[in-house]
Amino acid sequence: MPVADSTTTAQGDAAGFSRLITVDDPFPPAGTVASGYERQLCALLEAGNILFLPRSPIAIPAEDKELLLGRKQTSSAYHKNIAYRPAEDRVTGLDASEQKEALELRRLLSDYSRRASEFLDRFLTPYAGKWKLDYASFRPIEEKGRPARLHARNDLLHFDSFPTRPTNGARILRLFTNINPAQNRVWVTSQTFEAFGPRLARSAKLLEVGSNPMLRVVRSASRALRLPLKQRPPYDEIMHRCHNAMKEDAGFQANAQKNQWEFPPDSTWMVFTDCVSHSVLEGQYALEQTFLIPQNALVRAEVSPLAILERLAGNRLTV
Ligand SMILES: O=C(O)CCC(=O)C(=O)O
Ligand SMILES: [Fe+2]
Repeated sequence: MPVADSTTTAQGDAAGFSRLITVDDPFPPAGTVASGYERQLCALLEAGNILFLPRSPIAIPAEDKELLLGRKQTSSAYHKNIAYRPAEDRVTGLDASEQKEALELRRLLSDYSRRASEFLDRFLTPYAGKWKLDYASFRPIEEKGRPARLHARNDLLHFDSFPTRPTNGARILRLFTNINPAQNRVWVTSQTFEAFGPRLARSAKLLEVGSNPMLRVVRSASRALRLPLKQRPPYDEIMHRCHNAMKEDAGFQANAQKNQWEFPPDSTWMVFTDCVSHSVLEGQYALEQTFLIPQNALVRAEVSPLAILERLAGNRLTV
């Protein structure tokens, strides 16, 4: 079924659920796509669909891949999940004894980060120059059976919300690349935030955060005094509570209607993970770059989690 254009196909048809939109050629020859093609791609993403690129547009040199797959080194540094902070050009997640590997991983991740950014600017032109570069990551641990605290488990359906990096309404766009030479990365998705978020927010009484008069007083006082905010903006507080409430709800996790997606070796996929309920079931070795897309860059701001929650709450949820 053509979705944005004849160069794309969609799978998964139930209303309110994320669909997988396959984009075979991210840069189709001039004249083969209608005008507004890039805006349509952004609209599909913002509505909670997955853009899947079977041939990753982000080249990773064979040498670098060998390092990342752990074939050219024995150091345990390459077997840990690593975050890369582009703004500081720094990796986190390694010990003091792993400084040599830290330098190497910093170079590998900064290359991926730069290539992902260049691709985003060319592919989703409505966002070009407006996004903010968040962290990148390397995920070398097999996801199947990976032990983690309940709220940190990624094999449970959730909408993303970063506990220590509030976005204040900006949206979380993530680009993943499966660099495993043989194994698919397997995801499950369910209803989108538009379909499921309002019910979740009401049933868990999450909106009370936004209307709490005490919070508003604290917010305006700290704005006036230019103090750093101790607590998250109401938007992030609600999203964070949604994230936790979903993971805590064993009934929902077991019974929700789901779709399973397989991302093969050397594919890339892009998702607004704040509105696509998602979990990863298996897979090892992925690279990921997160972008924050501000409200004023969105092509369909009205379906953003912020707009949905503000309509429900009846007041502003950002500071
Ligand atoms: O690693 C993945 O494939 C996705 C994990 C996830 O849900 C996350 O990092 O928020
Ligand atoms: Fe996630």
